[in-house]
Amino acid sequence: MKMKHNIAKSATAPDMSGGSPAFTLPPLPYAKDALEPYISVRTMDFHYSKHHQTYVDNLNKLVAGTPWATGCPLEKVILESAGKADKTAVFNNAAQVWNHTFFWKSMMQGGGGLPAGRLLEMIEKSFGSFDEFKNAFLAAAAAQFGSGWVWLVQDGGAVKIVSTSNADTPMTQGQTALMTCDVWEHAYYLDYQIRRKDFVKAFLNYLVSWKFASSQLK
Ligand code: MN3
Repeated sequence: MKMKHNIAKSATAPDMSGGSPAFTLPPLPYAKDALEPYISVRTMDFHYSKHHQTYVDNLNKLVAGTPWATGCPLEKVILESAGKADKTAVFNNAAQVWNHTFFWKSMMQGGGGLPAGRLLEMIEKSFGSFDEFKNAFLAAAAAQFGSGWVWLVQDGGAVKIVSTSNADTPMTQGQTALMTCDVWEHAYYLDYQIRRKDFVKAFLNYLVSWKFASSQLK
């Protein structure tokens, strides 16, 4: 007797191999060696091409067949999945896609130095001085237990430093992110091993794009 080969069709997950994925990895705003020697090409190869890409790929698998797969802005996916116990994986991957894209924009070749005009005034008003802001940012990065992010955010008329764990992102608290530093170990381990503080010092002194941070002010 001949066996019939029936190929079961999935009820929920359409085959996406023929179509274009809902979300794609945004291009890096600079070459992979642009942030050397503070962030190596090797780190960028892993961090951007592997970690960031994997969050994009996972998100596409998770949203396949849902309304989130058809032209939905990433921010909407993040806000709609935040705090929902059955949507944790969607939130984690969507937020990590957004956080990393924002992190790359938060840096530039020849960054660091002082912010300009209004942002500098807001930092001085909120922290007392720019140096006090830097110390507070470094302290927040050192104090973050495990994986997470340190952010400068605008909250109403003030700016503040916020730490988030894992994939958490300030937009779920109604705060406007101005810039961020990734303090997951994969962000710095190849270049700095356990010296997270040295990585964050390099970020503040040589990499942070105050131009980008200012452009995010409301
Ligand atoms: Mn990362």
